[in-house]
Amino acid sequence: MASSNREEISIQDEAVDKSKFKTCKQIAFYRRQKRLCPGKSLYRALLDTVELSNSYVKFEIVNEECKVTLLVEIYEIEGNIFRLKINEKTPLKPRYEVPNVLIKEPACLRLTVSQKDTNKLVLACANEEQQLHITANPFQIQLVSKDETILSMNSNGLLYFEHFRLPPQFRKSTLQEKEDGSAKPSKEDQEDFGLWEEKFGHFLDIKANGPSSIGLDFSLHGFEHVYGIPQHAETLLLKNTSHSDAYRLYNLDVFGYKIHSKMGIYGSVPLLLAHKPDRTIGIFWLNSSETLVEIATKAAMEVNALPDFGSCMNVLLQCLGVLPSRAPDISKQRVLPQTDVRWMSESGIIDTFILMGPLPFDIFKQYAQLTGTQALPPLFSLGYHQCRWNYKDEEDVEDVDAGFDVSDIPYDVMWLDIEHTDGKRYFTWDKEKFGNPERLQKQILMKKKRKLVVILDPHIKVDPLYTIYSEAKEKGYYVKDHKGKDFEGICWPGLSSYLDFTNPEVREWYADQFAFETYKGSSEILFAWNDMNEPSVFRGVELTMQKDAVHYGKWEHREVHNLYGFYQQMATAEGLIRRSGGLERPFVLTRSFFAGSQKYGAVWTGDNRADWRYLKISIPMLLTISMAGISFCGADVGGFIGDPEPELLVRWYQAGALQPFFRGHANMQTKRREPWLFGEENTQIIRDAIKERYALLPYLYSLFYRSHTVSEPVMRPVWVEFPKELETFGIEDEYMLGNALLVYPVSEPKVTAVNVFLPGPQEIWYDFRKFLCLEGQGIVKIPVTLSNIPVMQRGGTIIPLKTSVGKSTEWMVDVPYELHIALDTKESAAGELYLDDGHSFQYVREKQFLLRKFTFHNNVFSSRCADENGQFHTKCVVEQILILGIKKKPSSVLASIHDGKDKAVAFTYDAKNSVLTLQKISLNVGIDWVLRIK
Ligand code: NBV
Repeated sequence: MASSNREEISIQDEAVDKSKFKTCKQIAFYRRQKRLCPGKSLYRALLDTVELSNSYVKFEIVNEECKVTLLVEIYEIEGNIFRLKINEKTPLKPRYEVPNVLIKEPACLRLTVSQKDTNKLVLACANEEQQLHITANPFQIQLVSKDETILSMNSNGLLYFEHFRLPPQFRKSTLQEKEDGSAKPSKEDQEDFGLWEEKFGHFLDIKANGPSSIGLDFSLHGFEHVYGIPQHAETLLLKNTSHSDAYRLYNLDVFGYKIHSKMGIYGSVPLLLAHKPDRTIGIFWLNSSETLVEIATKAAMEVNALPDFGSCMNVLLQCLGVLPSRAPDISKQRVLPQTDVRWMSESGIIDTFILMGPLPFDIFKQYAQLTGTQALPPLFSLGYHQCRWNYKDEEDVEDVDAGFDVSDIPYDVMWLDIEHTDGKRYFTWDKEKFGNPERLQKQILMKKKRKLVVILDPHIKVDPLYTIYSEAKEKGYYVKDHKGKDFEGICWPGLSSYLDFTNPEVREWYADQFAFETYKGSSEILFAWNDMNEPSVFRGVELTMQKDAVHYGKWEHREVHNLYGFYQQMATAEGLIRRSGGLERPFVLTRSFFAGSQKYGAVWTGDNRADWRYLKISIPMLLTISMAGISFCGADVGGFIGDPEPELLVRWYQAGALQPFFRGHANMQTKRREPWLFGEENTQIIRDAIKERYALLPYLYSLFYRSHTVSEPVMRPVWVEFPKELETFGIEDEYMLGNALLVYPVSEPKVTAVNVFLPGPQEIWYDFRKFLCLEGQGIVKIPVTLSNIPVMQRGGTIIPLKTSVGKSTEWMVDVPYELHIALDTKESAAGELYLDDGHSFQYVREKQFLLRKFTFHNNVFSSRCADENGQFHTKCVVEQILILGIKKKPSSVLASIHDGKDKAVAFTYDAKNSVLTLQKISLNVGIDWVLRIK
């Protein structure tokens, strides 16, 4: 059944020939929308149609040229969010509205009219500081907070809405008719602007609904720093696109994607953040069709103010001698910065949410309130993952697994790529190479308390003898082509059909395929990896599915394109939960993603290269994904394509070890690169990096709990922690892991020192490993060797760690804790620890968890319960505590447990570095106790 070698090789060659992706100018709806120039909007609001209810304000707007009427709905949502929806008043048929991304119908507040005349409507918000100003002609909306206009919509007049229309053959006169809201197209326009058909190379997209694109502009007043809209291999700060392509949100399989490019790659989250020292705001554009975002930032300026009438009079009166002579009052005026953002989507409706912050963490909360928080990962998935395309056979896997033990390197998960299957038929095993998967899982990995992840792509080999294929075929579960036949495209297995994951019934069926009795050879330690789910189609347009393919509900692929991977991951996660009877947390890695994917698992940055530039760009890429709600993200350690030089590999391990998802991976043609293959010195450094991550897992797991419960990104840009410090706004070569650790990944060869920016005049920073207090702040030169990368602990924080490291996370359950307390200028610190069984849903169902709060203040350390709802039995103790920045050697340290007697604690004091080490404490981590330092 396995496909011949020749066939496989030619398919691989096709996969890497990815030269043909569109530039903006090759996108018809972009060309159409670009005919509309900034200026007076074509739309006028009909304020006599205003309708107010408990939850919304509705009114009509009309396009003055084509007389089409649109319906505007405005909502104020609890938690400082506004929603604006614009749709046709009477569309020929319903337009696509993105389902399944919002976790619930948002709770709305009542807006009231506070002023109304013929041209203006002012709405008072529940949040009394805020108002919505709606101007009728030209139509625009301004969001005003305390008399300051924060954001305006359609102030550049770029609201664009192509209404559904009858195809040309059903209309009397096509040429005279206005084809969209902006201009009268000529005959040439019709051909050039791809209204009913669009060509790209030899591909023809037939548009059953004709043109249906939408767009809107936003002006962000006072903002010049904007972030977000992943995924692009670009800088953290979004760039001005006035002289380049727009940022494209269109999920595509781009092997070895170009750096500093705005082209769309595997995933899309249409969330943009804008920040200034006193406010952060967000725009969430809920649309899953191809989307383009233009950014135009005007920096703050000082300009000569023209003298006003009063000053002119003064000058005149001085000349006439009436007033004493003084220099004319021509003062400097500060023009506020502004960023204009223009969103354009190929279809659907305008459905946009304005997140009003005002703090960066408020934005994360507001966005999570809409789309959900990060799923709490099973603890093992925060360990190190070992992947390669491909581990050849079971023996190879066994050898690699043993290699970790021999080399004394912890790891949790072995990964199997597409070659483990029988001819790329997912849910099967290659009989020769992986003939005994049960043994591999039960006798080898399970015994070592490790897991297995296997790949499951969304394409299904056309093969009537393959049960998955034939069952899905019979049930009609594949995406259809525009003629109504099952869509067929080429991918790894050869001719393939694509499961229509947008259909809830298909998702149910797919989830059932993970049942142990159905998925032969699988066990409870097997987890999942969804690849190629943009979806990737080798001979398809831009290597993906044609937009005129048809999905469940007769929706065209163009409407749902960016959601396809989201739905596959959703169904896969459901399958893993279901097979455990609803008890166990799933782990699913996906390449393609959309807003809300955080609810289903992890993402990675796809096919990067073993090149220093890709290590460097991975930082802003991961920070951007993290800010868009997806905390569980990582990049292939080592770089997927090509062979990393040992120094690059070492540096990548050091960076990856301090990022949320940590997996080494390599392309098929690369040399083997397991961590012990580069000489003892490099092995030792990689071992240290991985072990340090394992020691830090209590901190990391606690951060994930915060991400899961209060939506804080695990990895975050420095500015998010220091929102008032202008110097931090553009930092992308260092980042914060939680609120306590500042990490500087070295991403250049042969570096002996790096310039680290240490924020905050009020902050103290400590070397995380040497415990030294670092002198100075702002840019500080820090010497580096190959042995590690700079990591600093922020004064005022407490980090929980494990005192020793085992073969995998499960070997470390009972290992004692150690706390690193770094004191701030007030000699205080605080931190927390989250603990549960690490794998089940008992933490939520039965409240089996511990959330501990640690504080240090006035020389008293206390460990208290931070959530009385949780209970969890643990044998674990806190064994050791390090207090950094303590000025004086204590005379004694006493521990007291609630209701117990005081007990003296042994300690040592390093006067040179002001470090106090408390030893052999042995107090249970789950109970309350205090330590007094005298
Ligand atoms: O399944 C093979 C690879 C996989 O290893 C990689 O991580 C994915 O990003 N996959 C892409 C398909 C082939 C890429 C050339």
